[in-house]
Amino acid sequence: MTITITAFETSPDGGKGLARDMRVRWALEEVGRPYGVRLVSFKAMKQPAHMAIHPFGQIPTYEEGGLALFETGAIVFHIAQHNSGLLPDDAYARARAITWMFAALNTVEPPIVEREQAHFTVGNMPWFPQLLDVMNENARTRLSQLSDSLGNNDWLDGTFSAADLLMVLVLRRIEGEGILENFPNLCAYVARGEARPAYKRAYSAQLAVANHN
Ligand code: GTB
Repeated sequence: MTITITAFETSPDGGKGLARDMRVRWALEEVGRPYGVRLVSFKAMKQPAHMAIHPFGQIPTYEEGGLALFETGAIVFHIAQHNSGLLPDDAYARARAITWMFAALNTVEPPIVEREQAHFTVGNMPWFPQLLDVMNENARTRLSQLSDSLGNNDWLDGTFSAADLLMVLVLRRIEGEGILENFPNLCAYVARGEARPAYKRAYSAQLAVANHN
């Protein structure tokens, strides 16, 4: 069955792997499933045709036969459930990997993205520097806990899984801000993810869209 995803026609980051279609692209590359991409503009995202498959008018979406999905966590989980290579077979190990998928999206990503968003939403408020101090501390605390948990391991729980895929991309979102850089094991973890051939193919595919525009 043909898989089609949606992605930004023009990504604000110039295709540097930060927009969330990267999660879906990387997952599909890891399991060796070919896919097509429908590029959508910011305007088209809010039109009925797209809203019919994404109730919040965002990218990415995932279509396969009669199935249409949104939410990258659910999409990556779907890919991992129906293809081998992204979740362990052992039931307990699988449950732990799924736990880490949720942790990436529900526990580690929020302080990172909220901090980033605050620059756009309230960055010109006089109290923003104080807020940023708090948000930096929240992000630092979370990364410190993650760093302790990862320790010297290559991946979050045994072999590479969908959880690592999500976590690496969540961490990439705060690269270069002087926070992630305090945790050498997390930087090495991100670099390990980026070194995977599937990551490189996904990254190149997203960048190719930006270069084409
Ligand atoms: N929870 C949803 C999911 O995981 O699928 C969130 C999806 C989402 O945030 N989509 C964004 C979107 O469609 C693109 S990825 N935004 C348009 C809109 O809401 O109108 C977020 C994103 C965008 C750009 C960068 N960047 O340029 O660095 C990084 C991340």
